[in-house]
Amino acid sequence: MYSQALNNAPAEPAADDPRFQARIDAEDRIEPNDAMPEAYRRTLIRQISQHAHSEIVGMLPEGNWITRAPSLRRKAALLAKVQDEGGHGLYLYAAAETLGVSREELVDQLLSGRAKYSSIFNYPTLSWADIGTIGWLVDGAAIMNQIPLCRCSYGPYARAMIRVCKEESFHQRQGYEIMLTLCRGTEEQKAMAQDALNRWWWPCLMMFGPPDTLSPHSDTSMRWKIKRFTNDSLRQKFVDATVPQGLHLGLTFPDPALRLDETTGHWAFGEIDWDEFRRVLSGDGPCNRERLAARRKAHADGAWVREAAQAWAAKQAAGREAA
Ligand code: BYC
Repeated sequence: MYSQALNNAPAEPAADDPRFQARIDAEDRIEPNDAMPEAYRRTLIRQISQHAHSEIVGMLPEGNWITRAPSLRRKAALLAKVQDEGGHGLYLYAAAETLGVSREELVDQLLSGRAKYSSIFNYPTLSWADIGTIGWLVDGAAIMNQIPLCRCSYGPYARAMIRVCKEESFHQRQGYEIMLTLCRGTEEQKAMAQDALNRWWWPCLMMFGPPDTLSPHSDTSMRWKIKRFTNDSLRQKFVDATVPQGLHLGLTFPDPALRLDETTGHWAFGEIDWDEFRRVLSGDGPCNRERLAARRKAHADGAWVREAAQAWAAKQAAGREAA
């Protein structure tokens, strides 16, 4: 039965197959059982799994503040946000699995240090203002990057992103509201907000990936409508949207070159430290080791939960067979 199913499987098109490209160009959604070039499948597994890992690792810097949130209301909101991120990881691992890779394999890639996750989560959260800044800037950058992914050519990823983006929008607002409260508070609170912005601004700009001229995947991903905008264009959109928000808070940005270009209407900004970006990606950021150690420990501590769930599923299946 299985070999027959395989024989009937649609032949895999070549990476430059004009019929596959025509479907993409016609904005046709590619679904799990459709024929697709192997390179398209691999690109999606790479991007979706890196995205899933980012959500799961992204729970750690904020999870660090749940017990120290300054009020019950802040604690409840932060708990819900971190829980949402775990959910995003789940939708994304499930979307990756539709491409023929198992969750175990992907988790193993993360825990063994072979998989990438967003550079931003290798920075420490030193004060409560960092939680506001993560919501405002990190989730703000995520929304900028992820709204176009709702129109990604691969159906399961695009559909997962719709829900993710709705939740990210709530996250961004709760972060900005924390910043507003701090900036309207005491001098000390405002200084805390300024310090957090100073530390997070440049790493947030790095979230969008290397400059277009050094991005090996952008051209192909744009042709296949996985990505709709280049890294640099999304980075610019983010800066344009965010600088006025920071000025409204009465904060300054740690970039002496930042200025509004009256002719283009865009905010020009200074040179990003791409050496730092490369260092963080190579595993040498401030918290890389800590993050992976925390994920490994969580995975080991959760082994009994996975075993119990499997035993329960086996029992249920045996019960169904006996009935
Ligand atoms: N950090 O050719 P490029 C979140 C890698 S989650 C680490 O431009 P591509 C959130 C890139 O993977 C945020 N690695 O690649 C969660 C590639 O490596 P490989 C994550 C990066 O794929 C919780 C290489 O550099 N969001 O928002 O066309 C709380 C060359 O780059 C980074 C997503 O994952 C980076 N910053 O474009 C709050 C969104 N940048 O595979 C928030 C989906 C680049 O060749 N992903 N690299 O070894 C994307 O949109 C794209 O994958 C990227 C990169 C824009 C990130």
